[in-house]
This record gives sequence, structure tokens and C-alpha cells, in this order.
Amino acid sequence: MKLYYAPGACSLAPHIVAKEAGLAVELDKVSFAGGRKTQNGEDFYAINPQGAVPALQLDSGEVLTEAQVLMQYLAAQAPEKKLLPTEGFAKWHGLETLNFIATELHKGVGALFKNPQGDAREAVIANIKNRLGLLAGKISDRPYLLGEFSVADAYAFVTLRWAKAFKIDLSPALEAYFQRVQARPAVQAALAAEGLPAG
Ligand SMILES: N[C@@H](CCC(=O)N[C@@H](CS)C(=O)NCC(=O)O)C(=O)O
Repeated sequence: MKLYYAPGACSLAPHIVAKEAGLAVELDKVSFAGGRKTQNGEDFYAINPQGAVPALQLDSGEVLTEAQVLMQYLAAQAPEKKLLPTEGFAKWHGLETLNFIATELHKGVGALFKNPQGDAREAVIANIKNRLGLLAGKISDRPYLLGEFSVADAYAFVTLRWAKAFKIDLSPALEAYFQRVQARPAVQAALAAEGLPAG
């Protein structure tokens, strides 16, 4: 399998999941500057017409996109690692949590990459603060979002990393959660492989 990624982008989440799952995944870095080229100079639009990372190329040659789907696929390749509940209501709660992260946090915090100004920026930041409060409520007093570590934590971690980079203060509970996820060896390994410092 090959994961197309950009350092620190949402592709970091499936990268962490691959490491947590112990799967051998080749990395291919996509450059956003000067057109979307892979590190071998291929046209990334030919792999994902949206031009967005992450994309996962399977050994069959098929390509999967959409971060939360990649993470579900990777988790399913190593069921013994229990990276996402697959039974009962816990399964639906896990999917609910992933969708919340994708649509509210990934796209919510990600809006700051478009560099909104003035009132528009204030509105984006107010929305992010509200959604971070909701995230903290979902974690509550548990170590991880679904109780045990899951792909949802890898995804939430990436969006919290962005929030911190944009100087949005995390509550003490969310900061402790961020540090707990970051301390995991698989997270450290993925950060190092992407050349990223710990936050
Ligand atoms: N719907 C996609 C969106 C992925 C996405 O937003 N990727 C960002 C990086 S975090 C990207 O590649 N942006 C560049 C672009 O879309 O042109 C998913 O959930 O995976």
C-alpha cells in the first residue's frame, strides 16, 4: 500500500493509524507548490482528481480517498488491534464520532488555512472554539474519545495540532488529551517520518 500525504496535513491521521495497526505502508509526499506532484514527479491529479491528500493506493492499484474512510479501511486490515469498534451501538457511535471530526473539526479548523480576515476570521474562530468544547464533552473524563484508543483519536489529534499552530488555546483537559495521544509511540513515529516536531 502507498499513502499519498503532505506533512502535517489530514493525511497524518491515516499515517498514524497505519503505524498503530503495524501495517507496512509506503509513503509518497505530494507537493502543493507548483502543481500537485508526487515525490517521483507524477501528476497527483491522475491519482486523486480532487488533488487532495490523503489517498491510499492499494496493492491492487485501486485508490481510496477520504480520510475517515482510509482510517476505517486500515483499521479493518488489523482487526486484532481493535482500532475502531465493529459491533453493536459502539460501532455507530464510532462512526458518529468520525463524522463529527471530519465535518466539524477537520473542515472547521481547516478553514483557517484559507486565511480568512476580519469578521470572517472571528466567526471561524468562534465556531472552532465551540466545536472544541463539544470535543472535550465527548472525551469527558475518559482517556480517549471512544474509551480505548481508536482511529478517532488519530484524526482529532491532527485537528488539535492545527488549532495549536493557529494559536487557539486548548483547555487544560484537551491539552492533556492532545499530549496523551502525541506520546503514543505510533504517533511519535508518524510525526518523525513526516519530519514534524512534537507540539
Ligand atoms: N474530503 C477530503 C478532504 C481532504 C483535504 O481537505 N485535504 C487537504 C489537506 S488536509 C488538502 O489536500 N487540501 C488541498 C486541496 O484540497 O487542494 C477528506 O476528508 O479526506
